[in-house]
Amino acid sequence: MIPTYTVRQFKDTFISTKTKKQPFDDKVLQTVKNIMEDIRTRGDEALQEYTEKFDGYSGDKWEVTKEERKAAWKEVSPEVIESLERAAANIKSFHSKQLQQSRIMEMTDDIISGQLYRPIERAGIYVPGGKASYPSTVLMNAIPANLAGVQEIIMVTPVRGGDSIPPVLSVAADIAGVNKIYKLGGSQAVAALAYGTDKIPSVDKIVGPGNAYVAAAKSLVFGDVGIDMIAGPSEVAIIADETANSTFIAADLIAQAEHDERARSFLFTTSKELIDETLVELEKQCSELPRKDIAEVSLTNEGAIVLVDSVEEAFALVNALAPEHLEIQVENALQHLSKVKNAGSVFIGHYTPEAVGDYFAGPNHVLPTVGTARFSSGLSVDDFVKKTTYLYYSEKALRNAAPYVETLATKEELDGHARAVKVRLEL
Ligand code: HSO
Ligand code: ZN
Repeated sequence: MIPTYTVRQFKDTFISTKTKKQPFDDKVLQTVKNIMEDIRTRGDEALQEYTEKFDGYSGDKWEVTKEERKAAWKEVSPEVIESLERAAANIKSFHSKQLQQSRIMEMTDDIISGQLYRPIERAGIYVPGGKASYPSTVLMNAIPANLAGVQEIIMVTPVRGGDSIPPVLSVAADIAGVNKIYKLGGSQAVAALAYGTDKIPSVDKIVGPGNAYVAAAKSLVFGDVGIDMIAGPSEVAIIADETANSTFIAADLIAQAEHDERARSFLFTTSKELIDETLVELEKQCSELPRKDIAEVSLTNEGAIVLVDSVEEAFALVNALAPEHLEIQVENALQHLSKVKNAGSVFIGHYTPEAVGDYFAGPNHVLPTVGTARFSSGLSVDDFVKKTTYLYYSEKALRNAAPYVETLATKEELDGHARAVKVRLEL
C-alpha cells in the first residue's frame, strides 16, 4: 500500500520545488474573492445568505449565548472534561514559559532604548467543521492568546446539523478562555472577522486551520489583519534505525494518515528488516481502523518509505523536507536532536508518539506544513504579541550622533532628514 522510494526518487517527488503542493487553486481563490467582496459591501445580509447556503443555518443569532455555553457542559462526559482540563494545564504551563517582558536595551544618562511587549487586542480563532473539528485545536489556539493577554478572543465555527455547534467545542472554548463564539464558518466567517459587520466585531489577527476556502480567505485578508499561517496537509517524518519497533512505527504513520486523504506519512530508515515488518504491520493495523478508507488513500497516494545508508543521510533528507512533525526513533535518540535544522515539532525516542503532543503534552500542534518550517514556527504566545521599540536621546547624545546621521542622510539624498538633526543643534 505505501510505496517505497529511493533517496533520489524521494527528493524528486517530495522536495523539488516543481512538485510542491499548493494549498488552493485559482478557481477556489476566485470564488473566495467574490464571497469576501460581498461580505465587505453587504455585511450581515450577505453573511446570512452564505451561512444558509453553505452551513444550512438560516438564523441570524450567530453568537452562542451564555445559556448555550453553560448547557454544553452537561452534554460532555466527565472523562472528556477532565482530559481537556489536564491537557489545558500542560499547554498553559509550556506556553507560559514563552512569555517575554518589555525590555530596556540601553540605559545611560543620555540614551534610553528598548522594546515594549504588548498583546494584540482582538484575536479570531477559526475552528473548522467537517472531519477536522477538534476540541484540542481550540485549546492550542486560544491558550497562547489568553496567556499573551489578548483582551478579546473570538472563535468562529459552523453549526453541525441543526442550529448548534458541538458542545465539546464550547466546553474547550470555556476552558481555554474564549470570550465569544459565533456560529459561522468558511471564507464568509474569515471576511466577517477581518472587516467586521454590524454584528461581528473585527479582529486584529486570525488564526486556526481550515479547508482550501479558509486558507484562500486567510491569504486574501493578510495585510489588513495578521494571520498565523496558510496550513497545508498535515505530515510526519519518522527517522528509525534497527532499534525501532515496527508496531510503533506503523501506528504513527497511520495516526498521521487518518487525518486526511492528503496527509503525508514518511519513514526514513537504515533497516531493510524494519521496512518489511512495518509493511506487514500497516496492513494489519489499517484493517482494524475506523478511518481505514482515509488512511489507506493517504498512505498509498502521499506516503513514502525510504531506505537510507545512515541516520545522517535521513537527517539530510528531513532537513530538506522541513516536515511539520519529526519523530526520531533511533538508539540514543536524544543525542540526535542537534541535527535538526528544519522541522515544526520534534518527538524524541520510542515512547513519544506525535499523538501525545497532538493532545496533551504542552507544545503546540498548530505547526508549519509543506516545507514552511524552513522559515517559520508553530503557533506560540509570540503570535499574539507585538514588540514596539522605543528610543530617547538627550541633546548631548544627538550632538554626538549628528555627523554620522548627516553623512548618511546626505548619501541617501534625503536632505530633510539631515535638517531634522541640524535644526536642533544650531542654537
Ligand atoms: N496532528 C494534527 C493535530 C491534531 N491531531 C489534532 C489530533 N487532533 C496537526 O498537527
Ligand atoms: Zn494529529
